[in-house]
Amino acid sequence: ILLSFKCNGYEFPEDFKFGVATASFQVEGAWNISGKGESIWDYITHNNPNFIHDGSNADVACDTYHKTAGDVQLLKEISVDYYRFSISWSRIFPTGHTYSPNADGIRYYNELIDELLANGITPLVTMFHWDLPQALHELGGWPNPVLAELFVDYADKLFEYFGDKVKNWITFNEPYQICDFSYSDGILAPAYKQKGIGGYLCSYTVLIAHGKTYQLYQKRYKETQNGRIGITIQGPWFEPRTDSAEDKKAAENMLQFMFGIFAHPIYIGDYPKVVREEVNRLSTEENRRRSRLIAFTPQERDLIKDSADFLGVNHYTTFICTPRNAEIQEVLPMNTDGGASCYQDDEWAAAASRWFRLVPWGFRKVLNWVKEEYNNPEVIITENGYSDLTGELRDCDRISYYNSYLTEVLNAIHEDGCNIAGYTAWSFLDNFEWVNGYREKFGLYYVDFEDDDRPRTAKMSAYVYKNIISLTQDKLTLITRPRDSNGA
Ligand code: PNW
Repeated sequence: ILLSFKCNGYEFPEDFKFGVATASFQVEGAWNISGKGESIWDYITHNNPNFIHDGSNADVACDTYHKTAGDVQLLKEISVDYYRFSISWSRIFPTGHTYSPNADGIRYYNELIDELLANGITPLVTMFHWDLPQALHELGGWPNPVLAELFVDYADKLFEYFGDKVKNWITFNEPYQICDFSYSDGILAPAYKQKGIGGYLCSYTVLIAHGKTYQLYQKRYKETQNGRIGITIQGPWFEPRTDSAEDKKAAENMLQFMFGIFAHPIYIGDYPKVVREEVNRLSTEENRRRSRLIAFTPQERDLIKDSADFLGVNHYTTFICTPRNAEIQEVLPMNTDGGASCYQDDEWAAAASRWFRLVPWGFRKVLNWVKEEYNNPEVIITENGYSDLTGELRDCDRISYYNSYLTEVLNAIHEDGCNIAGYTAWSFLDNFEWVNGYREKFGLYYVDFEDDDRPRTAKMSAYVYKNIISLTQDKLTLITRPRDSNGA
């Protein structure tokens, strides 16, 4: 199996790091234990179970809350350098406000962090991976700019509680999904559909929150804690349908409306020109008194500019774009202000998720696009992985996904000079895949959700990943079977 890792004769650089990722709501369970508050995902799964395709919820999920020591042993077993996990805001601050911390939440994350460090695994911590405290949603959620202040209060406390041990922080996981999917298209909680409005209000708040958090860290913590702060953006590749100028523009606009809208303010200093011009123009055409896009003041631009020590990029798949065309059936709702319609080629092999086809060359292209747009910033690939429906242990399709996508990472590093420092497999465990419930499985470890104990079993991909990592760590001596959660 390992030999099928083509790698083009290239090796990962010596200081290249490998990890696996999860997110609090998708794995923790213990949804109301020891004072944890309700999040918007607790709320929607309990009150609107039809929103989830299999009607399930994440009350127990993988129960990682109760399995810290065993799970860290599994991480150790596959030799990862780091573990990317997220903190549940409402586990630490049940109402979202920081004046009343929940001691058990702080204890839980301290124990996880300590256990990782004791086993030589670096924590990479996401502050927000979608599970907003319900009480803050009741104030309007991310479209309300006051959320930026409340997020900075929260981040400040995370630095205070954990910053002596955590040196790698990600403020937000996928602002486009937090904003457009949740407040414009309604396909993630809280499932609001205010197309062209909710998403931009939220994007503004999230960028201010990110910028202020970065500046706060520089001012108050950098000197003593000496950590690094980044943000993670979802970066599908958008390929023009043909070489025509119109198709190229459609594809480029999608990149700007989904990726540039967040990365451009951080690396260049404002929303991309095409985003400003198009949304302003359309807003005038629609007889609005003001643009749907919330402009930054010069002070806000300064606040956000240069506010990332690294750029997290999540990548799964590729879309083909052409100028807007009502006949094209979209696989995912997308921002329409860029005037593009996107679809996928039926010929491409499909994973389990509706939006997910295998296009390894698209990975290399988006990594190169990031390099050109933002002057080759340091990139950490914070998610990449494959979904199936079976959870089969002999997961050959997942293995070939990792092989082919990792080969493109090597090409991007060695042939194109992309500044890529790390790679994170999504996901460590099969878990609660948002609206798809437990149907779609991304794990390197199988989790038996029928068993109260949620036992984990290594899939074949876990061994392969372990060995790819070992190649770089120069420890390729054993191809051993990782242990399951019973130590077998
Ligand atoms: C990510 N797309 O979402 C999330 O960060 C994870 O929590 C999730 O489990 C994982 O991917 C798998 O779905 C995505 O536009 C959002 O191609 C958007 C896309 C892909 C994944």
